Amino acid sequence: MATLSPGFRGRSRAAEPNLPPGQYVAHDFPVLTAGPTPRVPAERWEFTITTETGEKRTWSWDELRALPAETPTVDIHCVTKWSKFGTSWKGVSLDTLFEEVESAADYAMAHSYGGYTTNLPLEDLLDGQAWLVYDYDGEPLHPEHGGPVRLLVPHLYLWKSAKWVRGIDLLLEDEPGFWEAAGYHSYGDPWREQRYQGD
Ligand SMILES: Nc1nc2c(c(=O)[nH]1)N[C@H]1C(S)=C(S)[C@@H](COP(=O)(O)O)O[C@H]1N2
Ligand SMILES: [Mo]
Repeated sequence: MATLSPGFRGRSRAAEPNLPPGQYVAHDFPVLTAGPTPRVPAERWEFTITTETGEKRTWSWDELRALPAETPTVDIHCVTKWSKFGTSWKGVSLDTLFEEVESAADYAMAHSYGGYTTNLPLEDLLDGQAWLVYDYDGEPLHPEHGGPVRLLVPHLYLWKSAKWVRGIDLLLEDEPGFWEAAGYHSYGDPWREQRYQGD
């Protein structure tokens, strides 16, 4: 009977130190959308942060594009178990947008054109951890992947990275978004395999 030497499994794990538990490496870029793809022309896209007191700050496409851009290259992890290494994006750090916002809130709800929502702690959107991105791999972000603009929060499972993002509401109390209300984990850390409630 053939047996694997203990070293074989050890080596294959060590070869992918950036792969969270239970994930496999995808080389294509799957599209995962609940429902139809909203078509949002860039000239009509806008993004609004609404604070817990109801104050609003809105950016148009041109205003977003005029802000300093960053080009993060990050690994992304979908709860359906594919991970993609080294994805390259261009967009604006949420730190830049939140510089203009006063809030005492701890929670955020991202809203998309089409009605999708997802909740995150506000601190996970700050300190260089999240962007509004409009280019992928040197090209304008394709509508199927969330163009003209999506949220990118690569340290959490990719359902937190709302496509066609239109705004963020700041909240004093956490609330579940679309998938979280359907049983997905409220935080979604891929390294702790927080796929579903109770993980
Ligand atoms: N607006 C919106 N954003 C969304 C989704 C969605 O259905 N609608 N799906 C989420 C899920 S479950 C995943 S895995 C990623 C998929 O992004 P991709 O289609 O670019 O791979 O988008 C996330 N953002
Ligand atoms: Mo997903």
